[in-house]
Amino acid sequence: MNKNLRQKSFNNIFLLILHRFKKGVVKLLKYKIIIAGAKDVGKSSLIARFCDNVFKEDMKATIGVDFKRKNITIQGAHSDISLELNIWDFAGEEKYRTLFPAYAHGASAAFILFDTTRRETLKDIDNWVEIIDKNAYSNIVKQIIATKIDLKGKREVSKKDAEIFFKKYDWCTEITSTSSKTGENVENAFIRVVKEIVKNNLQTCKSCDEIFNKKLKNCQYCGEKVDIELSPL
Ligand SMILES: Nc1nc2c(ncn2[C@@H]2O[C@H](COP(=O)(O)OP(=O)(O)O)[C@@H](O)[C@H]2O)c(=O)[nH]1
Ligand SMILES: [Mg+2]
Repeated sequence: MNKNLRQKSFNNIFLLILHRFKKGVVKLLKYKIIIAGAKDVGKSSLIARFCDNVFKEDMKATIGVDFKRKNITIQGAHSDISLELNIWDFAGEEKYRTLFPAYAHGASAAFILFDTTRRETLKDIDNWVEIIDKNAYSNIVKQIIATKIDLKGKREVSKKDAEIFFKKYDWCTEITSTSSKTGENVENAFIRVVKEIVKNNLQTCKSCDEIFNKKLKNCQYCGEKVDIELSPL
């Protein structure tokens, strides 16, 4: 074996050992999630419930854009994955709408909210979706959220009405109904979306079990070539 070759195989063995030691270390990956919807549909309340487990009846109106960060760990097939969610809260008011295309840039997921107690909040949804599709990543995960389901007596949009309205979107396989007041379904909604983000963006190396970016053609840990079979996460 010539010197170069020996050095190379030594390096490979070293990397493999290093890699085994690293197993079990939780990786931190960052994703941008945006929240869209008309003023007062409950965007800031949804974020406050998810990030801080609080609810305020007198939530202050968002000015322009706001921002929250939340780390969550999900179980992959082989190791846990830690994700940093950067959740962007947008003021739904008309005067801020021109900011929305820039706000959607680089988003991995979008929650699109309507208020079940105000039918008119469905009106702008087509517009939100169009702007998101034009400005975010093409594989963006979109999730429709029906908010304020605790206000049963005031409900103006039934589950059936919503299903009919959203049938036009082939990506809308499920409408998640939430209450930020009681907390119902809030965490489930985020978990569902995060699982989709992971499925869209990450893959597991068949050789070393590490999880890494789906865009890469070789595993960034052991160098194994990817043959496009994804393990279920
Ligand atoms: N009962 C009830 N009220 C809610 C819920 N979510 C938000 N609200 C109220 O609706 C109002 C507007 O909420 P906010 O989160 O500021 O809406 P945003 O403009 O979309 O950010 C506030 O008074 C909230 O307390 C909910 O799930 N149930
Ligand atoms: Mg707000």
